[in-house]
Amino acid sequence: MKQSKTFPKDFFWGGSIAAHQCEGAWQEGGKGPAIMDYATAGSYEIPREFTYELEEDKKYPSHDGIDFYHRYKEDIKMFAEMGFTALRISIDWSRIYPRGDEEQPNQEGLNYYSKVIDELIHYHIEPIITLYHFEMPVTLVREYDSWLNPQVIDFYLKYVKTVVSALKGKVKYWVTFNEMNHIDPQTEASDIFTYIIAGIKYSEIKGNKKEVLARIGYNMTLAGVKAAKLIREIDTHNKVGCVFGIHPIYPRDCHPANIMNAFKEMDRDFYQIDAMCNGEFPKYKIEENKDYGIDIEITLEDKKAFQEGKLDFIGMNYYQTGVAKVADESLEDQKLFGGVQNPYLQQSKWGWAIDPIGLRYLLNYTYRKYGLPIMITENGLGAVDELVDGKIHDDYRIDYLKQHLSEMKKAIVEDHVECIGYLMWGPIDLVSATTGEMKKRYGFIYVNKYDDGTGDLSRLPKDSFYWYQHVIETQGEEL
Ligand code: BGP
Repeated sequence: MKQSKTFPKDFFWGGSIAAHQCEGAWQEGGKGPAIMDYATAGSYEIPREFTYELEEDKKYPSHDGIDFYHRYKEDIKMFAEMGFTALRISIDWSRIYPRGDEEQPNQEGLNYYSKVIDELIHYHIEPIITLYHFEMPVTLVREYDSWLNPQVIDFYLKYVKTVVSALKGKVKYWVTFNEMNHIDPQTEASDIFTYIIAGIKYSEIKGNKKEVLARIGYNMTLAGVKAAKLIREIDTHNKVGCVFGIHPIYPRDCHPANIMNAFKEMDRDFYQIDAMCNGEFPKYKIEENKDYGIDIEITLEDKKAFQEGKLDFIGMNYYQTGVAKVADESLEDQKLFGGVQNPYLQQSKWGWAIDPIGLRYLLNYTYRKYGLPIMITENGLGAVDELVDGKIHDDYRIDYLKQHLSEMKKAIVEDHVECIGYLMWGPIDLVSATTGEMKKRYGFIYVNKYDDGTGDLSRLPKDSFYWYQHVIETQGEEL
């Protein structure tokens, strides 16, 4: 069979954004408070805080975001101008069920997303909808114990049913969760990841921390497979994916013990993908949990759910690779994502290793493991942009994206990986998830908003805007 030498015709070209990082309007349209509405602005040096009450002297960037809530038409028009064929947005659960436990949904929230999606369809942009991108109603954490409580799975499924039914016929591609894999029982977690995923601070977990993480991980995985079945039942045309944030781990050197360390560190990120693709919760994880005195009961009903809820595609968020820790290394010098810096790679200003070949490696690794279509659901460079004479000359961003796209192309054309789309993260500048800053910019579109609260929110295409437009126009022939 003749192989296509370039990207498939129906390849999705576009970007990804998330509600809590762009919408703002946190008290409009009947929205309830969500976990990220209590996350303060931080920076590379100063971690975000997660406060119980809102504190007057602190900034909470999700409250205003970049005002996508009111400006979505203008923003989508600009995405269309670049030629986007897909946009991944998330639905904020707290706009649909403000507390999470109501009988009836908030119709205003449903209407809002329906309008946004109509706008995308108007420009022939395929909506790819994430149902959970760190946007849990805070009540479900404070009154129900978050994902530790199986009742929350039922609330989630009810929310999923409401949204998928309301948008039936308009949306085909659904993502059940974003990056739940950052909670792993075997890893010393940081507050940021347990908080953004489950609204719980790691440092405040009482008792057996491993057990708490294992139970959250299990319940979210179970919710994911149950949701997959439900979404396909509502419309058999629906395609269900789950998005994982994976950074491949390289060994420190060729010492066999370091090879093993690297394997173990990387493998931890895959148990949920195994569970969602292989039709059963992995036995190795059940046994590993037992080694730590954690006995999670997998009922017959759960087993059935794993069999029936397999994914149709895998979403991959890729930013960087890491180097495995050696066993005796102290945790103190570990960066946000662990490991040491790779001497062969440059780092972004936020210390993330820039590794285009890592993307090709990850695509190959994942495709050979599961044989499912893969969508790159996030990839991009967080950088400081400077306005010079009213323009942003972001060659560094173009260079980053060009190199990553070129490696992705090799994975598709030379390695025959079925990669169905490339969604660049943050096609418009938005609030950083890990630091809460505006300064860490990803966009093709500059947003006039600054961390001190100033800025008129106006939008401006950067040089990369025109570069990506050309990439899409030439179907990736000219990068
Ligand atoms: C991913 C998240 C996104 C996004 C991205 C970049 O993990 O899914 O929400 O924010 O990382 O991270 P940051 O915004 O911290 O630079």
